[in-house]
This record gives sequence, C-alpha cells and structure tokens, in this order.
Amino acid sequence: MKEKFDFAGMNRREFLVCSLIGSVVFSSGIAGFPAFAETASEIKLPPLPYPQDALAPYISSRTISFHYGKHHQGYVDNVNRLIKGTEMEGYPLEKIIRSTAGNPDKTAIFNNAAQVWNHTFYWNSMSPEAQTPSGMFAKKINEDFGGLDNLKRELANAAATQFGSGWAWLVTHENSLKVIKTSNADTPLVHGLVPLLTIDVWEHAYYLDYQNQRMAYIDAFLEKLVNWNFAAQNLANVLKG
Ligand code: MN3
Repeated sequence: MKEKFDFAGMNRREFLVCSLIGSVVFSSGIAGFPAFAETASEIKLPPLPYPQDALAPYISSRTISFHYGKHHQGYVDNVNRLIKGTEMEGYPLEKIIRSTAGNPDKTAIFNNAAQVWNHTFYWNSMSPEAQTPSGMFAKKINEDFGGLDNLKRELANAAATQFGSGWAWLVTHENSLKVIKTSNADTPLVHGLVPLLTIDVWEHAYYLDYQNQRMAYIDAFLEKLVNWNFAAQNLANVLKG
C-alpha cells in the first residue's frame, strides 16, 4: 500500500493490524485523501485511522463508538439504500456528492453522501500524536494568518459560531489558506475549495464528553488532537497539482 499521508500515532505494524482489510482497497484520491474503500456498487465505511480509544480523554471511546459506529455507519447505509437501483449505484462517493449538490430532488442522497465524506475527512483531521506545522505549511500559515495562534483562533471562532449543526474547515483556494464554516452536510468540495482539515461541530461529536460545552471540545481539538500533518499533506498534494 502506498501511504499518502502519515497515520500519526501508530507504527506501521499497528496500522496494518487495525486496517488489514481497508488497506487492500485504498488507492490515491484527490488532495491526498485516500479514496474510499468501495466496490463498484457499494459505498463502504473506511476504517478509523487509529484505535477507537486513541483520542481519549479528549474524545472518549464511547463517543467514537457512537459517532463512527452509529452515525458514520448510518450515513453509509443510507446512501447505499438511496442510490440502489438508480444511475448513481456504482458511482464513486465524490461523484455522487457532486452530481446531487444543489438539486432539491436529491437532498437526501447529497446529505448522506456528503456526511460519509466529511466524517472520513474528520477522523483523519485528528491524531493521538501532538504535532506542530513545519516547512512550507508553516510558512503558508504565517503568510495567510500571521501565525499559528491566529489560525487556531479563526478555526475556533468558525467552529464556535456555526449556528446549529455543521463543520469548520481549513481550505485552500487560489493558493491561499482560508477558514470557512458549512451547515449540516454541506462540504467545501462542492464550492470549488480544497479541504485541508475539518472540525465536526454537530452535537453528536461532543455531547457525551462535553455536554453543551462546545468551546471545550473545540479547544481540545485544536490543542490536543489536530492532525497538522494531514493538512500539510493535503496542501502539498494541491501544490503538486
Ligand atoms: Mn458527526
């Protein structure tokens, strides 16, 4: 298997053990994001990039058991059910997302497909291993935000002020880094932006661990869990073209 980004926090052996099946079907996707483990006819739930308890105590094993095992799995099951027997059966996930975006007759398919994609991107946006941006990525952060603390503040602000369910994102657009937020299942993929990193701010992402304290979850994400290496790799892949 060709590793397109660093599965931080696991050595290679651990990684292989916990994703033995998934690794067989990984291949390169856009922006360094691994393509989904899918057959021609079915969207599959990709393996977590770390063990379920690896993010504790900041995100508990119990939260991940529901968030990954029930919510993420649920979106996978829904999208497979909704596309069965339609022309979209057999489409890659991103093609389903792009071909249903903005179509009021296809909202349910878009919502479930985009949520499958967003959640896989979210799991990879976290790591049990503390990281600091370096090299070209650090330079871009300094140029576009005036430093890492400012970037973290913008991400925290976007995540905290997203009214109701949604996502905060670091994206790149025309060679600039930007922070944006999206509602519900909406995803930068359908707005001409390349996602580098995301924070899920749906209540199901934090309620078991933080109840209504969304800001405490956002702080833990940005101070303890954020996978800067994943963002840097995504950016490097964009710049490579
Ligand atoms: Mn979620």
